[in-house]
Amino acid sequence: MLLEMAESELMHKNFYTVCRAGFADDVVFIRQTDDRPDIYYSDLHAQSGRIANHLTELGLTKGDRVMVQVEKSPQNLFWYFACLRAGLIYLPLNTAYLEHEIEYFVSDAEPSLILCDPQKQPLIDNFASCPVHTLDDQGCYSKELPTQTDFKDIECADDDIAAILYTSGTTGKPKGALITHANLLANSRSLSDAWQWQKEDVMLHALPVFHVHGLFVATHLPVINGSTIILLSKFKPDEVIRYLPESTVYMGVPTNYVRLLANPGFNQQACKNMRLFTSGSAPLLVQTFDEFQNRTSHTIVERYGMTETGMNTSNPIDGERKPGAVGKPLAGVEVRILDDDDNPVTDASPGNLQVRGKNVFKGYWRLPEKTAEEFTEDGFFRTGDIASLDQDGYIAIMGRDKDLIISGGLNIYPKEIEAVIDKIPGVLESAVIGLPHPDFGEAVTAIVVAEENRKDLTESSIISQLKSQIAGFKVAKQVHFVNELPRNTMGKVQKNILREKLNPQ
Ligand code: MCA
Ligand code: AMP
Repeated sequence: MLLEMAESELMHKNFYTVCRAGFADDVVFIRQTDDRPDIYYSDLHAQSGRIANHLTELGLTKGDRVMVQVEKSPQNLFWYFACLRAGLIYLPLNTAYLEHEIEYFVSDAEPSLILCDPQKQPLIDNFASCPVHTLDDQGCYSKELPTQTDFKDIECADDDIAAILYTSGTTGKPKGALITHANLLANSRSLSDAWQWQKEDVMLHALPVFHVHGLFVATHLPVINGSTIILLSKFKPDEVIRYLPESTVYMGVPTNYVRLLANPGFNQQACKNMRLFTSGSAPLLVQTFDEFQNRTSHTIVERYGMTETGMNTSNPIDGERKPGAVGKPLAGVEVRILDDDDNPVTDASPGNLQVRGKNVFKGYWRLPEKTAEEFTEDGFFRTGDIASLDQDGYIAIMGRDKDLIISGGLNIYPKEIEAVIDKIPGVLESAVIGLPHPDFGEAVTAIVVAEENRKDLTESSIISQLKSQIAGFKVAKQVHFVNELPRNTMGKVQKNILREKLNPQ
């Protein structure tokens, strides 16, 4: 029922306009965690209106990209919704990215405006050909905004692009996933339904807002329902525990739950008003699922998604929430599992997971061939995940058919790290793998072959070189030196052998 509405309701509207119809001005949009005053939905509307007017006055028009790399703040969200209202494409970047990473995104996306933290402006100015404005975490913007709050929202068609989110690629070059207004609407509605969202829900938001999880899932659900968000600037276990009693919903990556469980203050009392805990972005260990249940008497709802697809499956609110499974397809999402010859897998064996639905993105920015490769002829998207289906219709993610490491819910493509290590003088070659890690789930581990007698090349010298060039979360936690890398007859590095050697079971 809701999905049928979604189809007709987006007609000539953008995603924000649809949300606007569902929220009341006098409800708190963001409850701030210090002594700063509450922000109401009327403020969201007025402030995003001022920013949309500003962007339009600067000459930006529908389809232009606004690249945003700022710390999380309410103003950051005003900018996001302003872009949606003005028909501009919002392009958020992880604040951990360093110069060369940002330079790549700027050259690839060709934004018309960049919004960054004041400290990054001189650096970005060096290579950006568009204006670079700043916004600090206190909401202080480098320009004056117009006072005019009224703004006539730009009309959008279903496949107009709302956002570009970069996702890393097996080639080492991140690709921009084109997410449409209709994708946002379909996914928020199906999740809202599946998780039985109530207007009265209070979302405790501790995720970054530059990914699908924090920006779309954890922000859209409250906004489309007109509910309140308690906005934490960062994930800090003590702060989460402090605000849990005032909240009803919490969404996290598994590392968040591991860290909460390590804190003795995380107990039933703290969770007494909670209705829903969800987990995703990386596999939730059964051990964490069980420990959580024992400690809090709550059962985590694990769900599964991707940048390209938004959320695909979820364990149920009513019904069994199975540990180690990501649940059933959400309404409007078709899921199938195929073997390597593209035949349907008819038993519980693992196969290649494909998805189709209004949640699935439009394609990769300026990569029509790559886009075509990732879709089947009948419109299914190849997720690259290996999954199995049990007799009750629950899906479990068993592995990945892509050379990808997920560390603390962040994706890291080994190829990108290997390319940086291979350029270090004295390195002959390298291989990067993920090894189990108690906190991050997987830890980036580098295996390096160095030239003979390069005593200067040590674990710490490699790590410090990496730290100067790439975002901290991608830096290897460990470096091992070997005489040669194991290869198969085709010359391909056998990463499974390296994994077994370094992590014997
Ligand atoms: C930070 N560091 C990390 C990570 N994060 N290392 C490995 N993996 C990480 N994920 C390193 C930093 O470089 C730094 O290293 C040190 O840890 C402390 O940095 P800090 O910023 O203080 O880290 P933190 O606050 O402890 O952050 C850990 C975190 C964070 C809370 C787990 O990474 C996080 O919020 N992750 C969630 C990401 C997320 O939202 N993913 C959703 C993607 P040093 O000390 O050496 O400098 S969307 C998605 O995947 C799909 C669509 C889905 O299904 O949701
Ligand atoms: P991203 O490219 O950052 O959007 O990450 C998407 C990938 O994260 C998926 O393709 C999966 O490999 C992984 N992922 C997301 N949620 C889960 C989950 N609940 N269990 C296992 N893997 C997950």
